[in-house]
Order: sequence, then C-alpha cells, then structure tokens
Amino acid sequence: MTTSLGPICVATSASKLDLWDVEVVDENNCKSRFCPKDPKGRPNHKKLQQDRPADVVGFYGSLSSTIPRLFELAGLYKKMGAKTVAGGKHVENKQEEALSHGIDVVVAGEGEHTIRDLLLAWQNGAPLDSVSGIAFLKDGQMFGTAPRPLITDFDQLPYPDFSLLQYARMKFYPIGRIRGCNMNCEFCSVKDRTRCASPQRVMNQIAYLVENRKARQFFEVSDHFAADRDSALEFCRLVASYKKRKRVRFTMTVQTRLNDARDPELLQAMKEAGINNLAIGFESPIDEELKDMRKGYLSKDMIRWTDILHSYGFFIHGMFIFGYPKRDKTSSRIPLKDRVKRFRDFLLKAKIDTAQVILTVPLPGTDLRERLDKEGRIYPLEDIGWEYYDGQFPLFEPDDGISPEELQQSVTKIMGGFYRFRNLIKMIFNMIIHFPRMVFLASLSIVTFRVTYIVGAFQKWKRRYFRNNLMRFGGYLILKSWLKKFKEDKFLILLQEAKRKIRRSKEKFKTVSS
Ligand code: B12
Ligand code: SF4
Repeated sequence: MTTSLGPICVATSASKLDLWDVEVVDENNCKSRFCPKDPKGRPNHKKLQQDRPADVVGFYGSLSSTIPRLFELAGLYKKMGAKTVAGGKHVENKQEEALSHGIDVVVAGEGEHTIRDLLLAWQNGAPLDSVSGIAFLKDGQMFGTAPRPLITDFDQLPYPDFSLLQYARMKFYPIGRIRGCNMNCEFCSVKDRTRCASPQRVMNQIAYLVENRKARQFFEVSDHFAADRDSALEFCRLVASYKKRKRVRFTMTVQTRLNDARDPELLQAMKEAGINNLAIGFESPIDEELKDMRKGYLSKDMIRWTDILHSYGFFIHGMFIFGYPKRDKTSSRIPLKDRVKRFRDFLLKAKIDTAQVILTVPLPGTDLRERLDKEGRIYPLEDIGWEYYDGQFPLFEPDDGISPEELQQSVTKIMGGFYRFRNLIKMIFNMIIHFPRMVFLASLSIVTFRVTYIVGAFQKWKRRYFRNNLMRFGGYLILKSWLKKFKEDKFLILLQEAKRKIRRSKEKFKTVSS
C-alpha cells in the first residue's frame, strides 16, 4: 500500500498549470471498488479512458520489468486518441525503443519542469524542439532536444500531492530528500550527482502528511540517506523535535550504506528521529564480487558493521546480488556451491532481519550491461524480454562452467534456507513460552502504575521473538507461490532458445576471427 514518488511529483507539477486537470492511477495500488477492473483484476484502462478521456497520458518507465505492460497500455491509449509521454530510468536509457512502441515523447531525467513545458507547447501548438530534455520522432527519425540541467533548488517545486492518486490505499508514504548518487556501482543505473533538498522542506512535507493524511509510515527514497551527512543530521534533529513537540509517533525506512555504521553520531541521531528500518545493499559477502561491482568496500567489516547497526535497534533489510559476472577472465572464482554457502553463512552470522537475494540484472544504462553486451552474453530480448528483468531470472550467459539454471536454483536455495516453514512453528513456540515469560511478568508492574514496563516488554518480545519469524514465514509463502508460478511459466523453454542463439553467435565469431 504505497506508490512510486516520481509520477506523483510529475503529476503535481502538471496540476499547477491553469488549464490541466491531472490524476494518477497506480496499477499496483488500485484497491478501490470504484476503479473499473479488467478480468485479471487490473484497472480497466479502456473504461477509464471512456469515462474520463485524457488528452495526455504519462507513464512511469523506471522499472524494466514493467516495460511490456507500459507499451501495451501506451498502444491502447494512443489508439483511443491520447498523446503519450514516458519518463524514468528504463525509458530514458532506451529512448528509441519507447518511441517505436507507442510513446510520443520520452522525457529524460527529472520530469517536473519538462512536463510543464511540454504540456504548454502542446496547448499552444508550439514546436517540441523548444522543450529541453525530451526525445520524439521527427520525420521518422529520433530527435533529442538539449539536455535539461539537474534540479538543484528543490524549494522551487511544489510538495508532492498524494490526493491526485486515484483508487489507492496508502500506508507507506514515499518522501524524497536526496536525488542522485556519487558512487559508481557497475550494476546501478543511478548516475546523476547527489543533490539535496533542505531538511526543513522535507520536515514540512512529513508534517503535512502526518497532520492531514494521518501518515504514520514513511519510506525515504533517497539512494543514500547519509550522502550529505550534515543535512542528514539536521533532518534527524528536526524529525526528533517535531515528534516530541507534537507527541506523535511514526516510523521511517531509509536506504543507507553499510559503512555508515562507522558514524556513531549519525546513528544516534537516526535512532532519536525514530528511523527504525534500514534497507542496505550489502550485495555480496565475497570480495572478488564486491571489487567487480565497484561497491566501495570489502567484506571484512561487514558483520561488525551489521552488529553495530543492530546494537542501535535498527531492523535491517539486506539486499544481495548473486552470480555477479567476473571482470577479469583469467582469475579463478570460488565454485558455485561454496558461493551459496558463503551467502547462507553470512545471512546467518550477520543476523540480517529480512533479506532479498536476486540474480544479477544487466539494467539498461549501466556499465554492467555495456560490458556484457560487448562480450555478447546477454540473452536476446526477443526470447528473454524485459518482463524477466526483476532479479528472479538469469538474463545472460554466466561465467564459464556454470549454467543459468544452476544459478537460478542457487538463489532459490539461499532464499529457501532463509525463509522457512519452521519460522511459523518458532513463532507459535515463542508465543507460548516467551510471551507469558516476558509480558505477563512485566504486567505485575501494573500495581505500581508503571504501564511503560508492559509496553517495553511487549516491544522487546515482538522484536526478539515474533516479528522476524512472522516476516520470514511470510517470505516463505511468497517464495512458495513464486515457485508455483515459475513452474507454469514458459521461461525455461525460452531460455533454451536464448542459450542456443548466444552459443551459435559465439561459434560464428570464433570462425570469423580464426
Ligand atoms: C525507492 C526505490 C524503490 C522502492 C520503491 C518505494 C516507493 N514506494 O517508492 C522499493 C524498495 C520498493 C524498490 C523496489 C524495486 N526497485 Co527500486 N528504486 C527506488 C529508487 C531508489 C528511488 C526511486 C524514486 O522514488 N526516486 C525519486 C523520484 C522523485 O524520482 P524518479 O522515480 O526517478 O522520477 C523522476 C524521473 O524519473 C521522471 N519521471 C519518472 N516517471 C515519469 C513519468 C513521466 C510521464 C514523466 C514526464 C517523467 C517521469 O520525473 C520524476 C521526477 O523528477 C530508484 C533509484 C533512483 N534513484 O531512481 C530505484 C530503482 C527505480 N529501482 C530499481 C529496481 C531494479 C527495483 C526492483 C526491481 C529491485 C528488485 N529486484 O526487487 C524493485 C521493483 C519493485 C516493484 N516491482 O515495484 C531500479 C530500476 C532500474 C530498471 N531499469 O529497472 C532503480 C533505478 C535502481 C537501480 N538499481 O538502478 N525501489
Ligand atoms: S547501488 Fe547505491 S551506492 Fe551504488 S551507485 Fe547505485 S545508488 Fe549509489
């Protein structure tokens, strides 16, 4: 029950124009019974367009795995007479592809200013050449206008207006402080330099959402929460003081780097601000892989840093990439079986609360994709399409001696070892044994009117004995249902054809070069 921030920001900006009414529909959050649905339970776009015809339809094209659906809808809206625009990381890196699949205009980079210029140009019948930061077809050829400078003064922008989101239920509110990232991980498509909104502005936005939309859970979407340390500290102080003044509670998830564990002042400030969940890209416990990824640190301190973060009471969601292709072909790599073991051992030792291990995804616009493309290893898109780019599927020929099927099974093994049925049994056991032990005992303090002991004991019990088992049992059910779907999917058949093509083209290359 959340939504992506980008489309809300763009829609908010467009809604400030005089002659334009704007609404946002999120296919992943369309719970209301008033939303017309198709037989698959998704929004019925034909009906939506018939009921309230849109002149212009914008699409969020950041996630590669959603691209086939995006193109399907773009085609539908275009047929029904609307103009189509798309922005986001995938489409900005694959502009020609989008323009040949039903998108009239691709917006590259941040969309808040561009959408306004574009709509005004259409409204006034002005040529699109004057709108910077876009690409479109001119006489059948792609034409890109001058790039738009990055936004540096976020105070110019209106606050994201979540009331534009139709039919949705919101529980987790996304908020953004920082855009871009100064690191340069090989697999990542975030390339722009870091820019930071003022802490006060972000605080105002949170206060608005707390006071007007009863928001109590936030996801701070910056790639690296502490990229600007001073601003992070100031933001934490503002949040802590707001909570105290208004006597209000809310939780916050932030994305941060593991080596921030070296900064006790920052961790203390985050704790005092009530930041409780950290999403961290650990990526791998194997040094060779971390080096190839250009992650910026090695594995030796990882467990210690994780322990430090836990000691502050943070709940840690660890994100990992498995099967990273090596850069130096001559170096030998640890056998697959041992790599699986290293991941499993690490997850146990570091006591990561929840984990997501995905296969390597060569995302468009990344140096990794460029490298694998040069090596001719990426499976052709006509076989393994974008819909498989979600980290669950092998997408390129793995390093020598490993099959893609083995790689995929390895990830299932790691995840299967982490999310288990026995977490349910543990949970029940802990409810019978530890709940009475901890909470009932604390209840005795009621005679002294110290209810806080009970709350404290309950929190401690929930954290130590309940929450992780519940989450892991939930993860077990998700994994099981994914495996069922996977068995019914045609992926393995498509993979055979893709492998054949890659091997044939390699043989051809060998013959030509010899
Ligand atoms: C926050 C986040 C998440 C959160 C989302 C939480 C939420 N409710 O928002 C969570 C953790 C759930 C998540 C999950 C995933 N994510 Co993510 N995520 C991000 C992150 C860090 C920030 C996105 C964001 O909100 N940015 C702030 C907004 C304001 O910026 P924006 O989205 O870029 O939008 C601007 C422009 O793109 C443009 N724009 C965007 N849409 C449109 C539309 C129109 C019409 C116009 C004109 C302009 C426009 O204007 C916007 C405003 O300036 C990005 C990295 C990044 N920096 O982009 C990755 C990123 C989007 N994620 C990525 C991936 C791969 C995933 C996962 C698939 C990972 C996985 N394997 O599980 C999952 C997919 C989940 C799903 N199916 O939805 C990739 C996508 C790359 C790709 N080509 O697919 C990114 C780019 C990171 C990366 N590794 O490179 N993610
Ligand atoms: S993975 Fe994270 S740290 Fe690395 S470049 Fe991307 S956003 Fe920055």
